[in-house]
Amino acid sequence: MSEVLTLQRDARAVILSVNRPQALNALNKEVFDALDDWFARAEGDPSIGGIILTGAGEKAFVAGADIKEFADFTPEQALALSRRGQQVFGRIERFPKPVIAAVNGFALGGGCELALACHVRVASTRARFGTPEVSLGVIPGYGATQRLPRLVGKGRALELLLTGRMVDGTEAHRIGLANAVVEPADLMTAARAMLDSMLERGPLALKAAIAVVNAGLDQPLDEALETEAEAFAALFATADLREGTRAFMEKRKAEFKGK
Ligand code: CO8
Repeated sequence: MSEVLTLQRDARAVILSVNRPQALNALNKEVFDALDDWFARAEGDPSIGGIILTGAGEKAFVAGADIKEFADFTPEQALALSRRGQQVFGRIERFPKPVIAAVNGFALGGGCELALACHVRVASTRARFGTPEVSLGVIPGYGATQRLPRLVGKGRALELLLTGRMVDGTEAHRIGLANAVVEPADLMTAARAMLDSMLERGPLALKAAIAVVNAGLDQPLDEALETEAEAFAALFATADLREGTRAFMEKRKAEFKGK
C-alpha cells in the first residue's frame, strides 16, 4: 500500500483515505496510480465487501487535482491526464461492491469528481463541494460535466459549473448531491452504518444493481429495461437467491455466500 493511500480494515469493510494532508489530499499522479492499483486488486478479493473512501485530516476530502502538477501542461498532456483520471474514476464507478464517499471537508474539482464517481456520498456539515475549475480557466476533466448533471439536474449542475460556487453538506443533501448529511463527529459512523446495511444483502445482487444502474443510464429506456431483465434473470441461477428467499420464508437472517 502506497503512503498516499491509507487503509483500515474491519471485517469486510475497508476505510480508504487519500493521505496528502499537506496538499489537502490533492490528486497527483501517485494518488491516481495508488487508487487504480488498489481498486483493481480489491475487485476480486472476496474478503472485501465494500469501501468507505475519505480524506485524511479534518479539513479536506480531496481539494482537487494537484494544480501544481498540471499548470504547465500542453493540450496533449492535459488530454492524457483527463483520460487517465476518467479511467481511474470509471473503475471506481464500476467497482462491483459498494463504494461510499465520506466527505469530511473540501471536495473540490477532481475531489468533487472523485466523490461523484462513488456510488453514494455521505457528507458532514463541514463538507464543501465545488467545481471551481472555471476560476482556473479550465473545465472539469474527470467526469463532473457528465456525472454532476445526472445527479442534480442540468440547471443546478450548470450553475455550479459556471460559478464555481461551493455548496456545504446541508445544501449538497438538499439538491441530491449527498445522500445524507451528519455532524462531523458522526460522519464515519453514519457511513459505516450505511455500508453495513448494504453488506447484509446479497453481494451478487449488489454487484448486479451497480452494473445495471451504470449501464442503464447510458442506454435508451427499452434497452436499459432489457439489461435489467437479463441481470434479474441471471440472479435466479444463484444459490444466494435461494438462500435469500428461503431465509425470508423461514423468518431468519440470510447467510449469503456470493454464489
Ligand atoms: N492542488 C495542489 N495543492 C493544493 C490544492 C490543489 N488542488 N489545494 C490545496 N493545496 C495546497 C495549498 O497550495 C497549500 O499548500 P502550501 O501550504 O504548500 O501553500 C495547502 O494545500 C493548504 O491549502 P491553503 O493554504 O490554500 O488552505 P486554505 O484553508 O487557505 O484554503 C482551499 C483551502 C479553499 C481549498 C484552497 O486550498 C483552494 O482553493 N485550493 C484549490 C481548490 C481548487 O481549485 N481545486 C480544483 C483544482 S482543478 C481540478 O481539480 C481539475 C480537475 C480536472 C483536471 C484535468 C486536467 C487536465
